[in-house]
Amino acid sequence: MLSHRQLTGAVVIATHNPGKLAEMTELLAPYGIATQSASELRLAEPEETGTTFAANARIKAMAAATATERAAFADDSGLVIETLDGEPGIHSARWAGPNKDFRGAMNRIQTLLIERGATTPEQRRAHFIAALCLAWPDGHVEEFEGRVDGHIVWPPRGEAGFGYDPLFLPDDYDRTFGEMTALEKHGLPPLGLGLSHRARAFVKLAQACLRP
Ligand code: ITT
Repeated sequence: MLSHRQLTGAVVIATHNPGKLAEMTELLAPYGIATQSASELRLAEPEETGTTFAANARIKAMAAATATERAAFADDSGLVIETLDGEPGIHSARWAGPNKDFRGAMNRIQTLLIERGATTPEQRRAHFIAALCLAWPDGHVEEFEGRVDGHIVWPPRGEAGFGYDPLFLPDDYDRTFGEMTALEKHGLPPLGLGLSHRARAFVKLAQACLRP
């Protein structure tokens, strides 16, 4: 059996995205790990030069672990749309631009899908991916990935969550992520179903690296 390094005590949450920070903090809460965010610590945002979600998660976690000399936890995630050749994918944050205009990014997705004649759920297949990385200052990393499948709806529905949540209808549900409560979107068993990409990756991380 592979041995995984256990996370104990405290961790730096290496994200500047408040929506992600809230979800990552909630996911860690039951494990009694103290958290501090990259924004609180005024950490610089490293350039995400990787070509995969996993590579970018590792860049962010390692940068925070090195800067703070503490364990750090990063998420790199995005929305992958099959008809758009996988875009926005690792560019999901970039599509919203410096003003984080997700309304504009969602309009762009709809325009491109219509240009390609994608009107049916089957033609609008999409999935969210989350790559999670725990990194320690000595260079050790633990990496996990989660995915949730669904399709892109139009118009966007719901005000909850963040980013592209109002566009994404997970398979077997009739409400988008934007219409779900936090518990429905990313709550873990026994209270939730561990539905989201981030929750699914976190379940793997918790099994490997956390003790209840
Ligand atoms: P950090 O790098 O500081 O963590 P970021 O927002 O730049 O924040 P990413 O580079 O990983 O993060 O970009 C991921 C984008 O994908 C994010 O900004 C959202 O727009 C989108 N995204 C990821 N998870 C999502 C979710 O659960 N719901 C909706 N959109 C999500």
